[in-house]
Amino acid sequence: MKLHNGLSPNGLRVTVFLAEKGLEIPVVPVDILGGEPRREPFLSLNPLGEVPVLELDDGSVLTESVAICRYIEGLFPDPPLFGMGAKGQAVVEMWNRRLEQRVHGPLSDVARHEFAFFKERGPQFADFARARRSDYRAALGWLDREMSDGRSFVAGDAFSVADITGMAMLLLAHFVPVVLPEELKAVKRWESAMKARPSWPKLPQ
Ligand SMILES: N[C@@H](CCC(=O)N[C@@H](CS)C(=O)NCC(=O)O)C(=O)O
Repeated sequence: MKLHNGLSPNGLRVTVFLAEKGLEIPVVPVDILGGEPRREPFLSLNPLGEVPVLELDDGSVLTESVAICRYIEGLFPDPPLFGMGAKGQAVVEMWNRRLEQRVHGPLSDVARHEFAFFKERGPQFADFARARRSDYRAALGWLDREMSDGRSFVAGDAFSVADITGMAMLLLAHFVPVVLPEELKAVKRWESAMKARPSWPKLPQ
């Protein structure tokens, strides 16, 4: 199999997932800023025009970062990144969705409605971007209160795909850019720990 990917929040989810599993697979670099995903031949691979795309040996493709991660988890279960047992898996799923929908989602909307890069993706609304900035700040406050119980990772005591979704949010925050407020002690502690992991990508200066 090979991974079509470029440095981006959702691309990072698969890159980090593979690194945390200790796996290396061939990567076909995709020039996102150069618009490569929006034209052929990439569109034939994923008509949505987005990375990451996992191309399997039989020629079929998987898109959607979490679906790709689940496939890798199925093939290489150790270390488990989607939780263990019925409850453990449900807790990781719960936090992964919360991070994706409540924290990453608002910031992603800010980018979609503010970045010139997304103009051709559809109309942009400055008021909506402002509202989503406020949703993002509120979500970070909520996350900080939740994580103030002393846990090391988003879903509890073990690193999981929910932390990886959080890392995608941290990369997006780097691009927007927004800085996580110092007073969010638990979230800041978690941010430092995530950026210290060997799987955190080297970012162009
Ligand atoms: N739901 C998809 C979203 C993928 C996505 O939004 N990819 C972005 C990078 S974060 C992309 O490739 N954008 C290219 C473009 O808009 O031209 C996933 O999780 O895989």
